[in-house]
Amino acid sequence: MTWHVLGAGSLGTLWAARLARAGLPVRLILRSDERLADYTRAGGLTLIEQGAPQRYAIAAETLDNDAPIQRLLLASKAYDALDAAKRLAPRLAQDATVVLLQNGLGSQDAVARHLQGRRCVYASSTEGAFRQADFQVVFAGAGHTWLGDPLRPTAPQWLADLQAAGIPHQWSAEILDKLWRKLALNCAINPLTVLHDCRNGGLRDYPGEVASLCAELTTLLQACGQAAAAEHLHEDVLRVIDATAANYSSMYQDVSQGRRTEIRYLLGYACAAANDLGLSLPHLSDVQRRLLAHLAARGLPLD
Ligand code: NAD
Ligand code: KPL
Repeated sequence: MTWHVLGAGSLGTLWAARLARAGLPVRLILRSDERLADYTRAGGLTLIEQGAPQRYAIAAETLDNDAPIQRLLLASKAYDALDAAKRLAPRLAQDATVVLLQNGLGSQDAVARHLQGRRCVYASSTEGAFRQADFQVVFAGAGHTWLGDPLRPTAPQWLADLQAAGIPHQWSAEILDKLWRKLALNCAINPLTVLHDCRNGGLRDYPGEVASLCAELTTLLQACGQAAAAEHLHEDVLRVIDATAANYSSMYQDVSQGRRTEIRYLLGYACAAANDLGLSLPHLSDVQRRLLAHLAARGLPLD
């Protein structure tokens, strides 16, 4: 069965190239005829692993194609996912599966609501990749991807494709735990790196702020029924700060390169959830206020 992959960005390319390399049928979905022409000129997707580039001449089409889709990997940023799903909904078979590869929370539920009936599998990934040029992606960090379906716990048969493609993965009946945990880690680290203009390791200079955020995030996770995701959060945040000390967080990179952030699906989602529950989390709210002011001062979107 063909894997349609929307988004020839970092993770979409990383998945498409590995699936194609395993001999599986893959088709990329690009935004426009212009992007398709650029892609054709590039001669395919290039994946650079350990400095070695390899080009994959994967078939591509635009959003306007009308052939039915049975399996879709939606690998856009969280703020683009719902629009993309709306565009592709008429092409999705009634029993289609859509894998949602977005960071944070909120976008997956919005897509699943819109695509009612189709199976929506949520994914949370710690793999790292970045675009070096158009249609050229560097595989920057080994990691793992958890997949799960909050409505149907049974693992799908197509996980065998990921196995064949060498994509490290695990089916998780508790995918929301994984997504909440990653969201909490991102909320404790990413905004502070932007506000203090530092690498992740620079947060060792602000132990009090990190500890206060972790305490509030732990309260929030517990109140949201995510007790497992709350366990030892502070220790894990300190471990990630050490393990990624030399890196700039994804939000730091977005802001420094003048790109829209996924704030609405990370800190914004956490603050909205706290608000809905009537929880007062002053440190988290204060970081959100400062971050929004920081984005506004740079003319970046606030959502
Ligand atoms: P990206 O910006 O590199 O790629 C997204 C691609 O989707 C872009 O090429 C964009 O043009 C395309 N797109 C968006 N809407 C489209 C549409 N309607 N039609 C066609 N194309 C469309 O993003 P990414 O880094 O691959 O990240 C995807 C998600 O994965 C994000 O939520 C991100 O936070 C998460 N994530 C990324 C990494 C990483 O290392 N890059 C790691 C973990 C998680
Ligand atoms: O996922 C991350 C990111 O930068 O988005 C880490 C490294 C965990 C920091 O929150």
